[in-house]
Amino acid sequence: MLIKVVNPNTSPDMTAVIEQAALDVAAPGTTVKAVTSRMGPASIESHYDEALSVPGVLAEITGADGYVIACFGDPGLDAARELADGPVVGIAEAAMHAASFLGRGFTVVTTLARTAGRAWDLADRYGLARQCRRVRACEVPVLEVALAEKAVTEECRTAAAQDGCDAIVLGCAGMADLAARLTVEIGLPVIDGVAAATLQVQSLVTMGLRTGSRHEYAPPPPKPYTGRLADFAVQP
Ligand code: 2AL
Repeated sequence: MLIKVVNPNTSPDMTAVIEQAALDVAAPGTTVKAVTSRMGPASIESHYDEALSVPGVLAEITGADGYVIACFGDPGLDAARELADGPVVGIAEAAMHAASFLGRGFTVVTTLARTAGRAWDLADRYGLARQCRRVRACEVPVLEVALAEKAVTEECRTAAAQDGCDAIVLGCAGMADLAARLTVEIGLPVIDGVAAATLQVQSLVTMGLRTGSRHEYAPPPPKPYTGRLADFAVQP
């Protein structure tokens, strides 16, 4: 099977981290194709960034058996499900669900504090707000996460000491390469959503399952789109 892992920001360096995390868990017989969005923001750390990342994500939802949206805001997830032939899983939803299998409560460790509201919104949407003990921020911008291992480690350590959490969810795809080491060092399961979502998509495809498209996730109705978004019009 082919799983396409879409980095919704335009940073190829972050795509390399994402690709490795997906490859590390893919089964023999699964091909991972990690792609960098071809339009939109360099990093996603505001509602504005997130809204404008969605066309770039949707442009990549083609040509695979299943898809991972590898940004912790799960941008464009519902729309991608309307378009895709195979299952689509976001890294926040996969990581939060994985955390719910591993304990009663989890803390999310994110980048900037301004992204915490989105993490709470998603925990609520996925029915996991009761399990979300806290959303903590390292106050590291997304594109500096690769250089901020110490700050992320410290925030995870504080979460384990103070939040009464059983697991920690990493709140940025750029933190994917830290999960295994932090799990050992902190002594709690530390979950990377890229690995969790890749495995979830692999499971769904293996089970022969795809998004139910009879109702809300039916293909979007054809209509003209105007201006710079004209190319996004769904053809009849
Ligand atoms: C993210 C992420 O995963 N990718 C990105 O550009 N921003 N998440 C975040 N909390 O800032």
